[in-house]
Amino acid sequence: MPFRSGFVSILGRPNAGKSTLLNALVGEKLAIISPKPQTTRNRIQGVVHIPKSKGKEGGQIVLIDTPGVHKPDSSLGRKMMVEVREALEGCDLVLVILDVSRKLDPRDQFALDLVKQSKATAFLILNKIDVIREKSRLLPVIEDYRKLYDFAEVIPISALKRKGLDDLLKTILAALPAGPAYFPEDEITDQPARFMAAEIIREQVLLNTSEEIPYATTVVVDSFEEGNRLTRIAATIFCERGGQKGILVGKGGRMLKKIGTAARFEIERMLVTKVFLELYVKTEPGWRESRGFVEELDWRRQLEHRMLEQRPGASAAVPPSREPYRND
Ligand SMILES: Nc1nc2c(ncn2[C@@H]2O[C@H](COP(=O)(O)OP(=O)(O)OP(=O)(O)O)[C@@H](O)[C@H]2O)c(=O)[nH]1
Ligand SMILES: [Mg+2]
Repeated sequence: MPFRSGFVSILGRPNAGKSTLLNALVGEKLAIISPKPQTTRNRIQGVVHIPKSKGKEGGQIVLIDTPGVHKPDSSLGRKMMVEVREALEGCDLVLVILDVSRKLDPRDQFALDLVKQSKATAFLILNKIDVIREKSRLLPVIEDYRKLYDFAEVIPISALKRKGLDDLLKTILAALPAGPAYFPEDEITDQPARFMAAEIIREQVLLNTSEEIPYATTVVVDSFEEGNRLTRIAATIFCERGGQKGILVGKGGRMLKKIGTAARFEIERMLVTKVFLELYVKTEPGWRESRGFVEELDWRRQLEHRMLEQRPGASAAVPPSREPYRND
């Protein structure tokens, strides 16, 4: 079998387990996870390197995790759906991931409509099979879905318990074309550490707060100075109202301290340096409705801005992701 490679988008409703699957397949935490829907807000690329073995050349699977498919009601939601559409553009395969512990409902149709429009080859991934006692209950679900789209494969998995993932990887690789390596072997994502740090802080906000706060907050890293031993990071948590700010700061600053300590610990693990983390909370009323503010949160755009600041007049395009790294 020749070296195979391609781009594989993970698509599904909020909370289906897309990010859990990305992390499990790549073997590193690239995307934050929470029990709350709409955790992921932008597409996240993760590379699975499949080594040569027994006469097979191996390959490279470039996975793209996406925000949960939903009907947007704000600029933020619309931007999330743009991210989903961009992930579907030109990908070789789509994994439509379904939470089997939930019944099919009209909202599932949105994800299927997107696949239909893209006309991509698609696998139906039945996730969370660990919560189903009688596996025969899966059969009617598979029937229902097969009526809605002509899936090339139907694969049951548990992303959380890492069940069925080897089979899944093999089946994905076999469905990809012969192609080049898009990334060097030691690279597993294109996300800058600076953005991942912001996401780790946001994950702590999601895990430690409730009601509207998880949806009304975003995190911006204001400065990121990486040293050999110490990384200095200053970041701002934006929320929409004074009351939310009060909760995020907490009595005597306790909540902010809790979020900061847990986030610092995780960022230290990621960077393998000590981290000095300064956190601020600011209110930005209605930021989710502001197209300009939402656009500025896009790290690809932030990167372009920084490139322009450093080299005014230079072409500021972030390199296209479909450039081969080397040709075999
Ligand atoms: N029991 C069980 N829970 C799972 C499984 N996979 C994911 N989960 C849980 O489902 C919840 C949502 O997981 P995520 O990976 O954040 O889901 P997502 O599809 O990325 O969600 P959004 O980013 O909001 O669209 C988390 O609480 C996960 O721990 C699984 O295989 N079994
Ligand atoms: Mg997610």
